[in-house]
Amino acid sequence: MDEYLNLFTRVQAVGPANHGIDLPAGNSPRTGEPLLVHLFGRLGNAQIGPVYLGGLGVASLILGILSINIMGFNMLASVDWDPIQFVRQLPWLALEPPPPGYGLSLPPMNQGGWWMLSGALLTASILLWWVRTYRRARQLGMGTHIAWAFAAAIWLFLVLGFIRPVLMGSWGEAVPFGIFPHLDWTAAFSLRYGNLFYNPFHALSIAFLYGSALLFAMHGATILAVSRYGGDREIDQIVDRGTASERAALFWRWTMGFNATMESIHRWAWWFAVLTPLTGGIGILLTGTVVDNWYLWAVKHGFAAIYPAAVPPVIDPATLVQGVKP
Ligand code: 07D
Repeated sequence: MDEYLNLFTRVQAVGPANHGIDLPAGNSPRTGEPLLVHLFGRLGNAQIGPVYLGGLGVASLILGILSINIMGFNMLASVDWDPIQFVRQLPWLALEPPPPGYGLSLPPMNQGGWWMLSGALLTASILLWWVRTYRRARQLGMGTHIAWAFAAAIWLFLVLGFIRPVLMGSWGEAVPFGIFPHLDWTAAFSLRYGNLFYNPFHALSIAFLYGSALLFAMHGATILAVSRYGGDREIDQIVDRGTASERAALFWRWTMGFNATMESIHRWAWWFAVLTPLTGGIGILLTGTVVDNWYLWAVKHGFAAIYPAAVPPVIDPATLVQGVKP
């Protein structure tokens, strides 16, 4: 049987560039002359552009660039405007939210005011980008699944930087901007609230995160494995016997007794990905508001042991004489 010549061939078709379908009235023209780049073609589609910017896209980019500039200049100021130190220390530099004393009031600019302005601009930029993903999908006659998946991530972003700080009564609860500083915040948050591993929503979020990776690997591998039979034409193949689709389904039914369908596997993947930040956001929202110490909460609910019951009490080595308790 001739193998189906599919997307995974090493031959790149070079022809007149595709500008995309005509858009309904009220849309902006697309920007940029299409360009074919061979190296990009090895990773994805060789055609770069045209891009649709539109009012929302431009507004979102301007606000996002402003926000990141505020972060950058504050970090530069923190190393005395020395560009070399800025580059050397960049991973450690931060733009911090206001200290706790300011509560939810407006602090001076160098006491977290810049953090608030930068955060507000970043939030506006992200929300405008969300509207853009919704509108572009609608204008192309698509469903809005991508926009709603993005909304799930924005939910966690808003919980961390806005909703939880408001409930806790202080902007100081929010996450700083900066590479290591935001990681330090994450570790400190976990320690402050008694180890986030005992937060069941953190556990759920991890299960969905790992589950997403597993499902993505299973699906990607399955489709690549049947691409020689045209597996990348997934949907046309659903009802046909003897196709790549049927082989893919049979593989899983034979190896684990159960198989997803071409439709359901994408719903599984969507839900697993979306539930990662959705459950995560619930877990963060409950922390410090409803539960103050997840370890003690887990002890109370019977799924964590009290330390001395699991390990002998630790003896301060300084009190020992030649390694033995006097
Ligand atoms: C962060 C939000 C959406 C993002 C958006 C993007 C831009 C870019 C650009 C500024 C990802 C906006 C930004 C457009 C702007 C510029 C230049 C989505 C985000 C819209 N954890 N943990 C999770 C694991 C531990 C802690 C989730 C594993 C420790 C805290 C996930 C482990 C401690 C929080 C997860 C582990 C701890 C989390 C994130 C292992 C201390 C959260 C899901 C094996 C380190 C977050 C409920 C996600 C959460 C979170 C995994 C350990 C702390 C499942 C695997 C015990 C404080 N952890 N974690 O999709 O939701 O993030 O918790 O050890 O807040 Mg955890």
